[in-house]
Amino acid sequence: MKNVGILGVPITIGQPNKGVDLGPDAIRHAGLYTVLQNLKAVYQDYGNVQIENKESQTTDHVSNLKNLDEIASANELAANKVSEIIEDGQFPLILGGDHSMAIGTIAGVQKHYNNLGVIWYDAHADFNTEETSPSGNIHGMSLAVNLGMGHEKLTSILQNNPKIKPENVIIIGARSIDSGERELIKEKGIKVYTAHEVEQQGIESIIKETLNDLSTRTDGIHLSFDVDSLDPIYVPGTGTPVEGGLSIRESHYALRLLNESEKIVSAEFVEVNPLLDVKNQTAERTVELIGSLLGERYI
Ligand code: Z70
Ligand code: MN
Ligand code: MN
Ligand code: MN
Repeated sequence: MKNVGILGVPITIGQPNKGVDLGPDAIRHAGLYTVLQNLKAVYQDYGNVQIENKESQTTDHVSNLKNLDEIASANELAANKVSEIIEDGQFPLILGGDHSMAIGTIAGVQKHYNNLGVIWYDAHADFNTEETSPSGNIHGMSLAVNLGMGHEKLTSILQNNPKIKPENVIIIGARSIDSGERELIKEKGIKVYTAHEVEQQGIESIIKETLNDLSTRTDGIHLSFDVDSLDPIYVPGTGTPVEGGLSIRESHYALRLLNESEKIVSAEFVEVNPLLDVKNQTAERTVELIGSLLGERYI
C-alpha cells in the first residue's frame, strides 16, 4: 500500500468562480481519511498551501493573463511542497483548487523524474496560451505551460525544470476545446481521446492503450484529474460543467486500471467547488474516485 502525502492547493484566481478554494477541505470532510484508513494506507496530511487568492489590482488591459503574478507565486509554493512530499518518500495526493495549480504541482513532480508522463483527464484540454485564450483564465492554460508554452513567469516555475514532452501527454474525456488550442494540440501532436472516443472505443481499451504508450518511454506518470471530466449529473459542484461527460462507472474503472498498472507516481483531483455543489456530493464522489485510484474494490 502506498504511503500517501496529502496536500491541498486552494487556488481560485485561475478562474472566475468563488469557492473552489474550499475544495480541498470539502474533500477532506467528505471522508478522505476514512477511505485511506480502510485501505490501511499510511498517510500524512501536509495541510493546504498558503495562498492569498488576491486578484490582481493592475489595470493592464493588454495582458490576457488574469492574476499572472499571483498565480505564479502560488504555484511556486505548491511546486516546492509537492517536491518535499516526494523527498519524504510519499505519494503526492493533491487536492484542488482550480486547475491552474497543475503548473506548480507538475513542476514539483518533474524535479524527480527525467521523463514524466501526464494523463490529463478533463472535459477541457487546458492548452491555451495568452495568444489563444478566449477568457484570459490561466486554469485553461496549465497543460500548455507544462510543455513550456506561455508566459515566462509561468514556464519558469522551479528554475531549469525540464518540460513535459508532447508525446508524454495524453488527454482523456475532452469535449470542449477552443479553436486556438485545437491548432496548438495538432501542432504539438498531443494524443487526445475525446468523450466520443470513450463512447466508441471504451474506457478499458483507452486506458490500456494509454498505459502501453506511456510506459515505454516515461519513468513515471502523473494523473491530473479534473472532476469536470465527469458528466454534470454527477458533479454539480464544479465551475465549468460540460454536458456529455464521462460516467462515474467508467471513471472508477479507469482509476482502478491505473492503480493496477502501478505506473502512477502522483495525482491531483481538481476543480471541486463546494459553493456550487449540492450536499457536498461532488466532494464525496471525488473521495470515492480517490479510493479507486488507491486500490479500493467493490469486493
Ligand atoms: C476554456 C478557457 C477550463 C477548466 C475550464 C475553459 C478552460 N477553454 N479549464 N475548466 N478546468 O477559458 O480556456
Ligand atoms: Mn482542467
Ligand atoms: Mn475542465
Ligand atoms: Mn473546470
